[in-house]
Amino acid sequence: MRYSTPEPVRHDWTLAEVEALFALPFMDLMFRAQGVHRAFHEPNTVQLSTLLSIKTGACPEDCAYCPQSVHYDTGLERETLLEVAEVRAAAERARAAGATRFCMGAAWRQPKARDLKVVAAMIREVRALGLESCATLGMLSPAQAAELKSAGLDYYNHNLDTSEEFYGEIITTRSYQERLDTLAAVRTAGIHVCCGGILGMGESVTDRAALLRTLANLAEHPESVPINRLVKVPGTPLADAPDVDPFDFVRAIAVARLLLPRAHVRLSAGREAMSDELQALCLMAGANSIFYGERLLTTGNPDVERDRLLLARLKVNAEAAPAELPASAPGGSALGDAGHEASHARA
Ligand code: SAM
Ligand code: DTB
Ligand code: SF4
Repeated sequence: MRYSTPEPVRHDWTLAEVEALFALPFMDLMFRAQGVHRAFHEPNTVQLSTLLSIKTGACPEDCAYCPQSVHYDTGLERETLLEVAEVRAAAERARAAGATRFCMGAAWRQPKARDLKVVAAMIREVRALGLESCATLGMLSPAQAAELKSAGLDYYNHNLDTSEEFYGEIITTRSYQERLDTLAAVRTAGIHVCCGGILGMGESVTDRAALLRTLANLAEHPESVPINRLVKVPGTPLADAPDVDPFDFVRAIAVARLLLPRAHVRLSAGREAMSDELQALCLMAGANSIFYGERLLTTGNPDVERDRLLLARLKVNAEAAPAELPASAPGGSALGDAGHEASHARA
């Protein structure tokens, strides 16, 4: 059941206002977040996205949280770019398990021209299966974003990760402004923006407020906002970072819901180590999307059976795939008519 709300969609939040939301009594914050959630979304529905690492490890960037950075010895096995057929097979499995979006991640600073052509072929295959496509490939130029759009890309994930002030403690090889430039290129190309961050890197509540404020004050809100809890990977500089208080994590989800009413807020990395009860609190706070499937990119995620059981116990439904995916540019579907039949079959 949906309720109306007096809270408008805003793009002019001050830092003090966002910090004041974080400082609310927990129950008051949850009540407000639920009001907004029910005004803008089906409250008992969660969107399911499946991730696949299409190129793993040996990334030149130095993101302090990341097992794939070449700067840290995490024992990760490198893999070159997967074959298109392997990606299609993984997407078929994700669809059979109930996912509606398939997200392909590559450990690149920025894709090379020849790699982008292969990713474009992967996107066509994913969409021909009737799945929404998402990619996260590092920085993009405006021309690269346009190329992905014409292959039919629905979403591009590129996270700000934290506040501009704390960012320099986490990444030195790419600037905050470069991230904002990539987000602008994605938006201009007409691709949906997926942008969020990570909690548990030693940031303050002010940093969390500043990150969410930056997202909320963009001219257009991201359609998808992943909130990750740091997965502490041995060998990375953040392997021993202090845990986030679980209630503070839920607060961040609730504030994201209040600031970004229309967005799908995704309870992202870190679920494997969360209790069912904590995950339920995150959904109550306004999260309405999860990564679904045994793996994130290189680390674990709850298995499909555990997630199905949790959703069934809560009587939460999986969001249906869009009845029809928006058309991609001419020649966009790898399978031509067969691809369209596949998407109709799911409608
Ligand atoms: N290389 C591309 C990039 O950074 O844009 C795409 C892949 S990268 C792994 C995507 C996002 O995953 C990062 O921006 C970060 O927010 C998240 N991430 C990476 N490692 C993580 C970890 N250990 N715990 C939580 N989130 C993580
Ligand atoms: C996002 O915000 N989280 C996902 C996705 N976007 C690409 C990635 C999480 C990665 C966790 C560490 C790993 O599995 O390598
Ligand atoms: Fe590379 Fe992305 Fe990992 Fe940073 S988060 S090291 S850019 S794969």
